[in-house]
Amino acid sequence: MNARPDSPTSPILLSQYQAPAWRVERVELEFDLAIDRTEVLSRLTLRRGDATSSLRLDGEGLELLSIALDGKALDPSAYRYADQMLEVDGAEDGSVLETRVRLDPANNTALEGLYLSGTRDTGFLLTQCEAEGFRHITYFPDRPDVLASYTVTLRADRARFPVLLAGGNPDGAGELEGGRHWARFVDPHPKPSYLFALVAGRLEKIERDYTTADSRAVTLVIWAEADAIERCHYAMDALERSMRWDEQAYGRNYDLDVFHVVATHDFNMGAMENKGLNIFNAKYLLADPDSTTDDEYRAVEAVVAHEYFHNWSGNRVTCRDWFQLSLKEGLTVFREQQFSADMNSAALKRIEDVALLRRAQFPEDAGPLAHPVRPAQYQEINNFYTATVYEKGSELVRMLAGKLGKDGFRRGMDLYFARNDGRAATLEDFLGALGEANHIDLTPYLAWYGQAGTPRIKAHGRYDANARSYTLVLKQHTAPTPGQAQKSALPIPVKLALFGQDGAMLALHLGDSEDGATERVVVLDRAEQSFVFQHVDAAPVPSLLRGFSAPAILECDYSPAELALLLRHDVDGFNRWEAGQQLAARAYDALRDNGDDVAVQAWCDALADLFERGGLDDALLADLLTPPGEIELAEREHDIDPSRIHATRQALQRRLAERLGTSELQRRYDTLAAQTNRNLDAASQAQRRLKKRVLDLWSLVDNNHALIAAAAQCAHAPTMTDRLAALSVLVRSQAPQAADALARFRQHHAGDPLAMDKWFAVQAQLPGDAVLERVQSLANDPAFTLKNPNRVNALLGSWARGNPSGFHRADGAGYRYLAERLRELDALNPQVAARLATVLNGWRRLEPVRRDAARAAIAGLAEEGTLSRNLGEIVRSMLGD
Ligand code: B3K
Ligand code: ZN
Repeated sequence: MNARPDSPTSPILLSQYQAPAWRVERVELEFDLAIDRTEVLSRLTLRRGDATSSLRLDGEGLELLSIALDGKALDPSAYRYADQMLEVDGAEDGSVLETRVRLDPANNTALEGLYLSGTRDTGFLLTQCEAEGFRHITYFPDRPDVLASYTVTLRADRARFPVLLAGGNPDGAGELEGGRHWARFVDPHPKPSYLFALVAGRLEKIERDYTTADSRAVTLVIWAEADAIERCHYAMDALERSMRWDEQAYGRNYDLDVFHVVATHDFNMGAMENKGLNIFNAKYLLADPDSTTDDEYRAVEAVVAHEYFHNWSGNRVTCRDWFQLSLKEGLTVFREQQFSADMNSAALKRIEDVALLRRAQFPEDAGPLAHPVRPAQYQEINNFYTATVYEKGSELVRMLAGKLGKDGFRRGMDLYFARNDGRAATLEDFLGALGEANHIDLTPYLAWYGQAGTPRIKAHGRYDANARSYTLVLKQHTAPTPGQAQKSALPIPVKLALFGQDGAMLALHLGDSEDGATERVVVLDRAEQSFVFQHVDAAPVPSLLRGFSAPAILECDYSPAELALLLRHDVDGFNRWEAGQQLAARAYDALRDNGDDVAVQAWCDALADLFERGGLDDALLADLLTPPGEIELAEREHDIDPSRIHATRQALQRRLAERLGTSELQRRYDTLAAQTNRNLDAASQAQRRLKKRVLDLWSLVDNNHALIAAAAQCAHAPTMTDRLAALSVLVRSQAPQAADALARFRQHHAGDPLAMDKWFAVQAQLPGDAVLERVQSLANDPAFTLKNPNRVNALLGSWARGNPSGFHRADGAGYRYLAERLRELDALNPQVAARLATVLNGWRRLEPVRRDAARAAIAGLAEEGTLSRNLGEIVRSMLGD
């Protein structure tokens, strides 16, 4: 029932948008819930839109039990179902349509609509409706521009489903005959169907009272299964911090009397912002030091904030259509990034965000699945919850915010929320409000939303000693992407500074501006532009695109010494890291091409200097000591050979470790190990991060001692961060101690699915050809199942996405194995299958042998007659059809 057959139907086009012919004013839903037989009674109060067409409602996989219009049962000739649409004759403005349908949640493996989480005996029921899941629950115009008020009544057996929840405020509950009970919820805020949610089952809760800045008393409740409820306290704190932050930073208050959050282990993505009833993948809600890494703690905080922030950016102001998805997602990622930067280190957060953009979004933008932040067409909207819509979308908001300045952006956001509250808006509405509030025309920035591909900026500096001037020439170019051969120049804000050879920032005299600031933004909005700085006493070193001021690739003809200068002296933590990344990439190129050692030496010397000098934040130092990852390095190459990239990167890290010195690494490790604790403060997290990095480097030059230390750390670590870091070193170096460490880890964490996911993931990281056999045998482990998205991502995702040298075997066995698993997975869960398949996105840029093998595997999938619409669209797009 789950795999929606893939018929390459005509795509849905942004240019064809039409306002709904029918709106729904009121929705009354009554659920009689049971694991494999749930009945849904729906009463829709209809409003005719402008059009005269007959009433058409979306519905998929529903068993229609009865249908009535204005109280009268409909004759079968008065309605028909075709192409997943129910068409009903005779409706008028104000009519009430009543349908009753039956669902089978226990057999819903797609985890879309109403489904069962956990086992039949102990699991609970929940819903996932975004983007188009509501049509799997009842017949409805399932599109985001139909906003209605919802009254939801749930009925179920009290012993089996003691907790009954839906979005909105509680509006009564009581007993029924036969051990059953009921509960009703009324949501006063009109909302689109994708924000509908219910949860029913045996759950425990923690609660907290919260008073909003505008004095509303709210009860915050987090729900989880009994064995997990004690791990929800951190999320509760994060929720409270998020609510306060949104009041202070954006003046946004929560608007219901209750806010429910529920954890499930069975979820297709991270979490979901349903109005008043957020549902979370347990991975982003549960946390304790024994089973959660520091990175995961920060992810929990970020996702809790993200879903909460959607209450305004997404729920109160929603999207007119799914092409506008970035209106809520890009904006909310940006708000979440600002919040995380405020709660933690802003520089580290920026490094993390840009690294993610480069690892996930740049490759997407450079391959056959490239699409604009506002796509022009889709077949399956779930395939467009991408790094482009989310992460690049956030970068676009960041550019606008930077342009308007802190107060100007806030003015613009206030106007955006005020003007669009209760509406389904567009990106034009967003840019319009930001611009109008500041008397600036932002329409040139709309081009960023419609154009796919990452712009490349070429920078070249010329110093004229006689004129004491420095000319910076900037050029931009965006390569063609599928369906977009011609690209226009975009407005690219380039934040810049100039450094003297002594490492000091110079006062800038650009054109006739005499303010002499040391940092400023120039906007490159043509194919080529020159900027002339006056009163420059000696050839400077430019620091460009500071803070990553635009989502572009910068190519500047720096010498290694210039990059080393920025790495040593740039005061902007992000740009210092960035200089180090560029220098590392140069060093990597030199090793790969057997070039001269200048860049390698410069990188190693600068880092050794920082390592020995002290005074740097431990976490920033750890990041500086890490060269770009294998995926980022591959982005710079043609005819990609992932095993060679892995070997060269390892060699580069070995050079660094040698330069730092075995005994120095050991000494630093011992110092850090002596500080081991389980605290979550920034200094303790930073110390663990550096310890991990030092252990990694040490293991490259002193296998024996480092692995003994790693085994001891793994056995005695008081936190998951330390335990997993050590386990990962043991597994990746194929240490003799690895098997024992893995067995102990499993024994310790056997009952915890999230920790067991890490057990699978860490083994999928084994580099090189050997990992395939390990992945295959792990896929046969009784603890593995294709039915759980987290487990699938832990094993197959970590291998295919996170371990390029292990996945891209030259004999193509990795591709064939993935294709086999994708076929199986697609029949169970098309969304997860389609997302996993995108790991093959870069196939065209592989070296010829791997390219052919990858193409054969993808083409083999495409020939299947039974692919879902989700996987079918991805596979066809990857092949370029
Ligand atoms: N809005 C959801 C994502 C829904 C994905 C549907 N395939 C979570 C989020 O971005 O907050
Ligand atoms: Zn979101």
